[in-house]
Amino acid sequence: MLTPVSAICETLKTQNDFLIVSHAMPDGDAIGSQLGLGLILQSLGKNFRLYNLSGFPDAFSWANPGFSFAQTLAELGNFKPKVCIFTDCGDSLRAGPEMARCLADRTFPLTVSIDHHRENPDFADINLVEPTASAASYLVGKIAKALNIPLKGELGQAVYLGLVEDTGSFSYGNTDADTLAMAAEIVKLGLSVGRFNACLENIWSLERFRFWGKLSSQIQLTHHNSIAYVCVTRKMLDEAGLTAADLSDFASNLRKIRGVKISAVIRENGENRVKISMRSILNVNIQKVAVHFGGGGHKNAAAMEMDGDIAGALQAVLPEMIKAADAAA
Ligand SMILES: [Mn+2]
Repeated sequence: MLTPVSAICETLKTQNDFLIVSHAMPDGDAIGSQLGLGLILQSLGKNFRLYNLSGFPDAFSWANPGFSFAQTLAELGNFKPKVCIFTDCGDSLRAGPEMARCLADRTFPLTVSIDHHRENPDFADINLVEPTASAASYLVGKIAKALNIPLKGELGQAVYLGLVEDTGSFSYGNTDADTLAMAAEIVKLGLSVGRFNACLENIWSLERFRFWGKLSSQIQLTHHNSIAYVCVTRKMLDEAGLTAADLSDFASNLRKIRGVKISAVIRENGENRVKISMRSILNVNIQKVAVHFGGGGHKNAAAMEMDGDIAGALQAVLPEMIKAADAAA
């Protein structure tokens, strides 16, 4: 029987007309794994398109080899994908309603999922789902290696972007020897770590920095100071001229407070809708909290959305966070 990696390699070699999809509001791993797959298919001489409900984030423009990202299938015109590859999507809803509908209707003859979320139900025809993998882009790197495509140039950079994003620059508990070995291989093949980091990190607006200062003054601590959170209204972001992307990683930084086991950013996300991004330390498992509310993620980084306002979300979520914090005590 074929392993998922060899089944995917066979698919990439023998099929054509691919669509590469990742989750909405893409982070560095979603983008890195999408770009990486595109570059693999490009070197195999295949037809492919990229799709993301939220489009391509400006923050990663330096990593884009010139690929355009469709936000709707209609934008693809006459291109009819025969294989749809989902990357970094923990379930069939993460890429947005249009893709969820396509999966339900079996619009694409063949579907592939490359992912590392714990709750992934193997929703595609071919599933390369490894919850112990540090990043989806690590799995993309494995596929490139299995195809004898070296992790250099833009491909190396795309894979590296996912590794850096999901391991907090090789500092979180999911940073394993395999990840570091792949990163070392990419560096050996020419990636400049310093230049890469300047592209990724040296991009904050002054407004964003000031907003983080304001948010820091509003941190709430609860449950014997083991849970830290901030609440962000749409009005706050609008007044600062910022978007949700400017909050990226605030929750990870909140986790740095001594004694904090769980941190969270609770944010108004549209009309009567709230998004909660959580981080935790060591063996405190917040993925279970996210799944409880229909979201998902990883042991130390997870998120969910719910209807209602911030106060209602807090009331629902805090008891579950407390349970998770105490379960690991
Ligand atoms: Mn990921």
